[in-house]
Amino acid sequence: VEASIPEPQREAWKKFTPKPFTSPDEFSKEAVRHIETTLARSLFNCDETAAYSGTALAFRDRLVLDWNKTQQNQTFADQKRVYYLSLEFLMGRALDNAMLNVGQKETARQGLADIGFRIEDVIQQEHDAALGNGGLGRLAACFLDSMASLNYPAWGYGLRYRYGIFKQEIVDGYQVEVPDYWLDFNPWEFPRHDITVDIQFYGHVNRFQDDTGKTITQWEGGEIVQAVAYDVPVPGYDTPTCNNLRLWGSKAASGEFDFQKFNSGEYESSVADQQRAETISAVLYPNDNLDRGKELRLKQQYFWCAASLYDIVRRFKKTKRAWADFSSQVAIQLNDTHPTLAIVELQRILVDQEGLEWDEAWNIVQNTFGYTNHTVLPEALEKWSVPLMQHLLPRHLQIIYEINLFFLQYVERNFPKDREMLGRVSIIEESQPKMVRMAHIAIVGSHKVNGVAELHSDLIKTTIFKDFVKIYGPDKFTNVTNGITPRRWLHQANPKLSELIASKLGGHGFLKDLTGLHKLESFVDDKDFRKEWSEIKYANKVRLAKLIKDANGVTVNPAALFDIQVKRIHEYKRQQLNIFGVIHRYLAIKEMSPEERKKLAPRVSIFGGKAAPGYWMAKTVIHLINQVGKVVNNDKDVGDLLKVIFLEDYNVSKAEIICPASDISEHISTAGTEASGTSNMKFVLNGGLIIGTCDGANIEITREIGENNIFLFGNLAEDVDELRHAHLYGEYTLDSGLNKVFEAIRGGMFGDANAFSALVNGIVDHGDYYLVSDDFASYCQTHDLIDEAYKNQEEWLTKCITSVARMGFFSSDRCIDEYAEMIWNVEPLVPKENGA
Ligand code: GPK
Repeated sequence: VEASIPEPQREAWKKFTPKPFTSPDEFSKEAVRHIETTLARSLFNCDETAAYSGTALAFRDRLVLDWNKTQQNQTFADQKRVYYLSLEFLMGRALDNAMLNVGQKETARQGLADIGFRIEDVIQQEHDAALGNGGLGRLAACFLDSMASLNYPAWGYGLRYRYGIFKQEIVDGYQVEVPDYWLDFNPWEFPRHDITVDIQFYGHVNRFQDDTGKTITQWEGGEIVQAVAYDVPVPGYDTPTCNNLRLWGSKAASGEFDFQKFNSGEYESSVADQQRAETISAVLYPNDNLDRGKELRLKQQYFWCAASLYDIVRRFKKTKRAWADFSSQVAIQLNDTHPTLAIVELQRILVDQEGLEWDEAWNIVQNTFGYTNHTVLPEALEKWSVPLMQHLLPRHLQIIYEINLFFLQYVERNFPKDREMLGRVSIIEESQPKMVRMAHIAIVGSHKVNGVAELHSDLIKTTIFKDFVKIYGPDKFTNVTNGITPRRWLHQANPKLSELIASKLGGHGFLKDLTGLHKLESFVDDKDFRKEWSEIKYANKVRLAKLIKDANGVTVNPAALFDIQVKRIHEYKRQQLNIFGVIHRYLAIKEMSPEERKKLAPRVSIFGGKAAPGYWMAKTVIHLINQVGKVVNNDKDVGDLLKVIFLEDYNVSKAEIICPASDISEHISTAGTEASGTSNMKFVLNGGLIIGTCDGANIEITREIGENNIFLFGNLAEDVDELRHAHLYGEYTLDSGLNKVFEAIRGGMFGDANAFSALVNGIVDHGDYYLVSDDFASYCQTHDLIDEAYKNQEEWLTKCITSVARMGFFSSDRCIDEYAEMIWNVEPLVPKENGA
């Protein structure tokens, strides 16, 4: 605090502190100033991109003030903070969100209009910040929004990838991946070149006795890579709180860009060192629900955990408190097992560097961490080979073995009769090579473990983590059902619906307390309200139809039933079930008489989502969808009755257009496989209905909105094992409707049948692991019910409005309050008006 302005001069300073815009003119003045000076453009040279940049810079100036004040307040308040560690933050665009959260979008709209721009066009210039794969990354982004909006003193920590998730192009019906270089102009990040941490890799462990006879353990040698902080402001809605997201970029440590080499003519190899260091934060791994065990990924994880821990510990040490206070000042939440090394790193800091006794340190560690599990799929559970860990992080491997030793001793004492249990719960899997089970470290090193929906939290307790429930008791395991931020997913994505709701509820208070939506139920019979609601849905469908026309060149009828499935392409999410259902419908239409066709409600089946680049089955599904689209969309016989669309490059900003435009959305995973799902919540909150299985949060959505307002189908989680068994022993018959679909595919109706043989054979010959055949009939019948229900537009509308009114539970604000109370034990910090 030596650098603070002396008391007598502070009044003068404050006189010049920028203030929020009080008029469109004040905004335009700042935007134009930035366009002309910061960007060196003129009024003869200002396109929409420049208008976006100027607008973003003008708003960022305002955000920074709140941001600085918030950070000061949080430092002076000296209370517990939350650190959310996530390898993914799928933020999407920032400008619209910033304008809405500070309540100045209308000011900007007018100001932009005055200088010749439409705000909607300007907003669209922004590149998505796509530092995530899917639900897990977007959940982290929603949580940041809620933590800021609820005034929790909280930081996110992540990696500053130079390349986010790849851009998907569809070429001849196939997915092609294109790098996503997004940093050309990013006004939302602030490089902190003064905040750096040296991160060590490789090397060896040295153990010796000091003068007093105490054993000292030191990790020596190896190589150093430097972490540089890049800070991103996270504005809360309708509050001056602006939290921080700190992303680490990697570069060669200063000594590493070796001037010796440089001077002795090895310029090129010194640049190569530089580039090798920068590789660590170069690219997001594009796998969703899959662990591939690549060395660079482990490097990313340690680099990010070590930098974040160093930063957190440095901040704690400034308070001059005793180590015993650490876990009452710091809560760290692990978003999946990706940051599990943070547990080991904190133990290392406390024992090797700060000289604490093992038990005291371990106590602090356990009280500090919480772990969120996001999947039960075995192929997603992280394991790292012991030799790799030994090579890259030799001291950490020792600590892991030590943690395991004490843990297994504890288990042995408490379960002396269950010898098998030791092997099952051990952190080390005795395979060839041995593997480190990251989830086991995460459980042993945390005080709470949570799943993300009720069914999922029950499943982890009864399946993958069953033994740990015996060991620690059931209270260590809990549930926090996922949620979404209503700011982005209602107010921003569907402004007209947000206004209509506000007009009935007397303001936008529901955006901060979503349970307030329940009052909408009393308007469900209000004629004018219903009419406006329908018009808004229609307008949103027109908006999506335009996107489809521009992207795919296909004209779709906005009056048709829009049936949407957008999410990562994965066998367990069963896009294949959906497209087989579409083919079934197509075959049925072809056989209908003209009279029957007249009675059928026109449909548009819309798909979107990326496949991991190495996931061939998922890519085959994309190919099939596109091939079916080609045939169906050009079949004159079918016309408007059926259109099949694959929307390229599904991302957050497209989701904001897609979610408000559904009549039905599909959440049809094999029961027991989808931990929660969050797009199910987005679609219902925007007045669409769901077809879904009894899986993840679908179950709780049903409980909240009522089973008359959702189309559930298919087998239950508890029956899955038995059905799989039956497939393996041939005790089942392929569904006859599905068989017809396969015959059409085999007959070449959608092009070369060989292209799809793996997909079909997986079901016919190889056990149908995801039970597509078992659920096919009930899936198709349920779609028939949907056709019938859609004909009664009045009843349909009642279902939609009632559902929205009952969605209050699914706000991510509710999640964050639950984490804060059950897991973090932190309180909000009410913002002070004037900082320090
Ligand atoms: C779960 F394990 C993973 C993963 O690697 N990536 C991912 O996005 C998702 N998830 C689940 O699949 C969803 O069911 C869940 O809603 C989401 O995480 C957030 O919890």
